[in-house]
This record gives sequence, C-alpha cells and structure tokens, in this order.
Amino acid sequence: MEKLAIISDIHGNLEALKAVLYDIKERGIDKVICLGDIIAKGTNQHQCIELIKNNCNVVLQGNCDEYFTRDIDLSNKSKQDIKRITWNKNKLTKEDVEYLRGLPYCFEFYMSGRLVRLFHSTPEKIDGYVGNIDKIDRLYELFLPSNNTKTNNVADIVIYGHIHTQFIQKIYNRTIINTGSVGNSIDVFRNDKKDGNVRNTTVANYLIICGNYNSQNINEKISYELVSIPYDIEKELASNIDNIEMSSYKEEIMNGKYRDMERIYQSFEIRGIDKNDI
Ligand SMILES: [Mn+2]
Repeated sequence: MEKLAIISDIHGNLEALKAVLYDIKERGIDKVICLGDIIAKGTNQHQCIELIKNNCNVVLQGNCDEYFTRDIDLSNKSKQDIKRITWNKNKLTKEDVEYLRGLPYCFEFYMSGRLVRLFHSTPEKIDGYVGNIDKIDRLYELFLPSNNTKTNNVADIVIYGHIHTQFIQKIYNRTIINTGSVGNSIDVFRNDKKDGNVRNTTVANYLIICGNYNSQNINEKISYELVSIPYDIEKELASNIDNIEMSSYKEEIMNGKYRDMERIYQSFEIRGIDKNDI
C-alpha cells in the first residue's frame, strides 16, 4: 500500500504550505503531487516555488502559474489590473518563470485498479470551472479525456483543485475528489444566520489517497482522506505588508471569503441557483 498526498492552490501562502509539508512528513507519505497555482495572491510566491520543487514528486500547472508567466498585453487593462499583474510578475525570478511555464497539464496513474487522472481545473481548460454545485452532466465531463489528458480512457477517479473547496462525490461508479486549497481556502456559500465556525474553512486543506500504486487489480482496497491543518494565519499576514491587495487577501485567509463574489454569483445564475436561497 502506498500513501500519496495531493496538494493544490498554495497561492503564495508560505505558512500554510510549511504546515502541510510538516504534516505530510510526519505521516510518512510516499509521494507528493501538486496540482498547481503555487503563485498569485500571497507575497511569498518564490519561497513557495522553492519548497514545492524540493518536496513534490509531480507538479502540474495551474491557471495562475500559466497566466502570470505569459507575456500579457497591458494596453487594454485597467490601472488596477496592471498594478496587480506587475506586482505578481515581480515576485518571480527568471528561473521561476521558466519552471512554471514548463509544468505539465495532466498526470495519470492506476491505484488499486482505478485509473486516477489529475489536473488543475478541467480536462479541457486550465481555468475551467466545475464545482460541487454543478449538474450531473457537467460533473461527468470531468472524467472524459481531452487533448490535454495522458490517455484517451474515461477516468475512474478524477482529482482536481482550483475551486478552493474540498469535496468527494460519486457518480456513475466513478469518484470526483477536490483537494481543496492549501493557502486560500474559501467557502462561497455564506449566510450570517447559517454560518458555522469560520475555522472550519480557514485551514490548509489537502488530500491523502491510499492504495496499491500502479496496480490494475480492482479487488484491492483504496481510501481517501480530506485533511485540514491549522496554521499561523497572523504570521502569514504579518509577512504580507507589501501586498497590494492586502484587504482581499486578509478577507480570504482570515474569513474564508472570496474576493470577487460578483463573479461567483454570476456562475450561480448560470447554474440556476438563486443567491437569495443561500
Ligand atoms: Mn486555479
């Protein structure tokens, strides 16, 4: 039996990453896989890249890793966007940029007879969005192959990140797992009258999957564990004095509230969810 840790969406949060890597070491885990978005948002992006390089066996590319290492045309951007893009780009060394640009899209392996496919967001698009609120046909598309996948098989288990909220869901004898986010955990379903303790959200999240690695025998056991690790949020914030989006960053890592709820509400609308029902 092998134990694999799958981590994602660090977003420059060094304290959260250190806490997760410490926990992984303590549990004697065999292999660590990162699903991308190492950078953007937090100030300690370079340090996070170094830690990921030194501690992960496989690293995939996230949409932020792709976007902020691109040559972005700033001529049609707002002042605020230009400031944000420039700040994030300036956090990276030349070597960091090369490293992030070269990261692969997808990774696959068999575990206890199941084809496990990993990517940052969806098989089709690096910044696609499929969440636990989506309809079953959209969820099913996560299992399908694309030009970006390693093989043309339909996956048995899909593991992805990007939405920053952990969940496990079974459909059609297949399993979808979202690892959650190491450095930027959020919950977009919020209501002052219904909300529980925010510390259920503002933790560093990751996934452990345990089974026989590279085995094609389905008659073997497999298990999934969603892990939540508390970390020093105050220390992380104190290191971010230069952060040009400090108030949004603080709201996310202290209160688990996403910075751009208007965008989320639009996606609720597309999915037929009335925001007033939440
Ligand atoms: Mn992402």
